[in-house]
Parts: sequence; C-alpha cells; structure tokens
Amino acid sequence: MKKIQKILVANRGEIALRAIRTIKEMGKEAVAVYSTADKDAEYLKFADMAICIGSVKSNESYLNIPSIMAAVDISGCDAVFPGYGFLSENQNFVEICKYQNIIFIGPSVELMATMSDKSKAKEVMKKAGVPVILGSEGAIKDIEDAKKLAKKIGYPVIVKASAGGGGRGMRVVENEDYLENAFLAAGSEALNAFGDGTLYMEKYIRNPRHVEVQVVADKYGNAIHLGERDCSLQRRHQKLIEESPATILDEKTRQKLLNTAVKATKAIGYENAGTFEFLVDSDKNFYFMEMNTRLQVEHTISEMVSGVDIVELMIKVAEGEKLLSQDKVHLKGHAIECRITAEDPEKFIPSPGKITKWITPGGRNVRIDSHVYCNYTVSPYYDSMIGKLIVWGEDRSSAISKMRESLNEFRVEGIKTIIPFHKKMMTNIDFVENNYDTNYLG
Ligand code: MV4
Repeated sequence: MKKIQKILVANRGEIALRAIRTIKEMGKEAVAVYSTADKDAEYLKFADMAICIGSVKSNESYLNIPSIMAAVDISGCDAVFPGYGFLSENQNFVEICKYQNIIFIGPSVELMATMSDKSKAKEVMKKAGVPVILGSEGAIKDIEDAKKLAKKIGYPVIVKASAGGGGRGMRVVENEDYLENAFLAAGSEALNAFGDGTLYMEKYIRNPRHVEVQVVADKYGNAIHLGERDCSLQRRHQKLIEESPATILDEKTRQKLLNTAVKATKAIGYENAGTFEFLVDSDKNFYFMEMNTRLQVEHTISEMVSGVDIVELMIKVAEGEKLLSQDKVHLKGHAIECRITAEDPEKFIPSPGKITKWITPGGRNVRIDSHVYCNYTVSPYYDSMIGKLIVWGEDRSSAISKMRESLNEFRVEGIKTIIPFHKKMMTNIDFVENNYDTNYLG
C-alpha cells in the first residue's frame, strides 16, 4: 500500500484551507497553489509550500492544467486534492494525473464520464435498481419524438440537457403548445453552453425537495453513507442553506433512501466520495436525479452529524486503505449550514471589496470554515462565497436556535454579506416549520 506523502491542493479559498488542515493533521505535506489575485491570502502560509500558477483569470491559473501539473512536478507531490468546482470534475485532468502517476483524490475517469452524462447516469441508476423519474429512455431524437414522449409521460414535462446539470439547458413544458419552442430553446442553450445539444425528457415534479446522500467507497467494493442532506433552500440553483438529516422523511423512507444510495455505489463500482442527488415529491417518493463525483460545499454538515472527516476518508481510500464499516458510523443530532457570501442580501449581487471588520461566532457546536479575515480583500474574479457557518444541535429546532444566535454574533463590515438574509430565514415561519421546497425563493 502506497502512502501519500505530499498533496497538492488544486483549489483556492475556504476549501483549500479546509483541505490543508486535514492534510497536515494526517502528518502529510500540503502544497498550495495560487493566482496573483490570491497572493496575499494568509492560508497559503499554512501549507508547507505555495506556488504561483498564474493570473487572476481562472483559465490562466486554477483551471490551467499545465500550470498545475508543473506545480505538482516542482514540489514533488504524489497526489492532488481537487476540492469542488475548478478541475474537480475535469476528465482530462484525471487522465493526465493518471498518466503522470499522480493520485487524483477522487473517482475514476470512467465513472466521472458516465455521471457527467445525466441521461446515461439515469440509465445506469435504473439498472442498479434505483428509482428514477418517468421519462425518455436516453436522448430525444426530434420534435416528433418529443411530442410522442410527452403525450405518453403526461404533461407537465421537463426537457433537460444530457450534458447539463445545475439547472442550465432546462425547460418546463405545461402543454403541447409550448413543446416545440421549449425543445428548440433548451437544445440551442445546451449546445451553446456545453457544446452538446442532446436533450432528455422527464415528468415534471412540482415543488420537490432536494435531498442528497453522501457516500464514500474504497478500492475493495466497500461503501458507506454519511447520512443525507436537505438542500432545498436554493436561489437560481445556488444553494443557500443545507441541513442534515432531512426531517421531512420518515425513518423508514430515510433508511430506504440511504440503503439505495449505498447499493448503487457498490453496483457501479464507485470509488472515493460522491453524492447522489434525489428529488422528493409531495408524497415523499424519492427519485434519482444526478450524481456528483466530487466533494461538495455542504459536506461539512455530514461531518457534524457523523463525526467523520470526509477529506481524511477521501485521502485514506485513495491511498488504498480499507473503509470503516457502516455500523461504526453513528449519525447524531442535526446540523445546519449557512453559506456566507459577499453579496447584497436583497438583490443577491456580488459585493467584493475590503473587509474592515470580521468577528465570527464561536462556542460549542459552532464551526466556521473560512479563509477570510479583517483587511482581506474579496476578489471580484471568483465565487462570492467567503465562508460557511455550520452549527450542530440535538434536534432541528435547537440547531435553528443555535444558528440564530451565531448569526447574531457575526460582525462583518466593509462589504455586504448575505447574513441578513440568513437571519430572516432563521425566524421565517415556513423555514422553522420545515414547509419549504426548491421553489420557495423563486
Ligand atoms: C427537475 C425538477 C422537477 N421535475 N426534474 C434543477 C437542477 C437540475 N439538477 C434538475 N433540476 C430540477 N429537475 C423533474 N423531473 C425540478 C428541478 C429544480 C430543482 C431541483 C433541485 C433543486 C432546486 C431546483 C430548482 C428548480 C428546479
């Protein structure tokens, strides 16, 4: 078994810092990379080495594979940790790492490719016995095919881009009058955005909940789950608040959901960390939607309820260590995450600039994952997320109370943040009573 010695963290911001922390805790060396926009970031000094990989533009730095491979080579790393976004789901990057004998801490390129095709992923899951939403078998051929399919499925239907995900290249169709337009619009949007206009069709589920299951698998066919997350509070496909467990599910349905995800993980021979996304309809039926082949932003709430460090597990299974068994995982209590963005809390437009005051909440069961501090300048070049506030409580209502108090302690000046929005949500009757869905914020 080849132990990993030195890991290059191919990311920036809070997730780079989060990874560096675990790497060092494991007694390994961490190598950070940075663009010129991030050159003064304090977290770079927490790594054993930091290498500049290019300009402020992501294409010339965090997305630049030759620059990152050069940094791997110069620093003598034997593994790469991708985080989320940037190169985390880039198949070329995974192949190049393999070719250079560098361990990519994530799944195989084959499964990454399968899951990147949403229509194919659905077929694979259906074969593995996972419930999927009634729809087309694979791609829609043409408008005539679309009309026939929609009639068979029954309106409303939704057409989705096979290469899509995250909401792009999608159209809801209420009746046949709108089908042709929607089909053409979604197709050209998908072709434009992904270079692939392939579409598939599903029955449209009104006002669903988004519930996802965190899984981890090793090289020997063992797989475990770390519970589920309810990520229904989104705005324009941007998640804002996540919680674990999903208390809308009764215990029997929850167990069925979790077992389904673990069974599917084993059936496809998945390796490393992954997330199964499901839609839950108003009758509490769950259906597979997509699989994310990376660590996600909201992994922290699963860590809070399981006590497991997911990044540590990812590194261990990548080294070839055998996974702990499911009965060693004890899910306890309730965790909530509020994403802290540098955004106007009403208009949701980015608010970059210099932070002049940064006082974070703390105390028992409070976790802050953030790379920023007083006098840090939030760059306009990257995602507006500057940190995450995660709290834990014995149950959902104590977690909400804890979050409310924590948000009240938070002090940020110099930039606008989304904190006022989160404060409102923590007293919002619908949120507090768990009466919301993916369309709640419009
Ligand atoms: C759906 C749906 C309703 N019915 N599919 C949005 C992102 C992409 N991953 C799939 N999405 C949806 N697919 C069917 N058959 C509703 C959505 C959807 C959604 C899903 C999860 C979280 C937020 C959402 C917001 C709007 C629409």
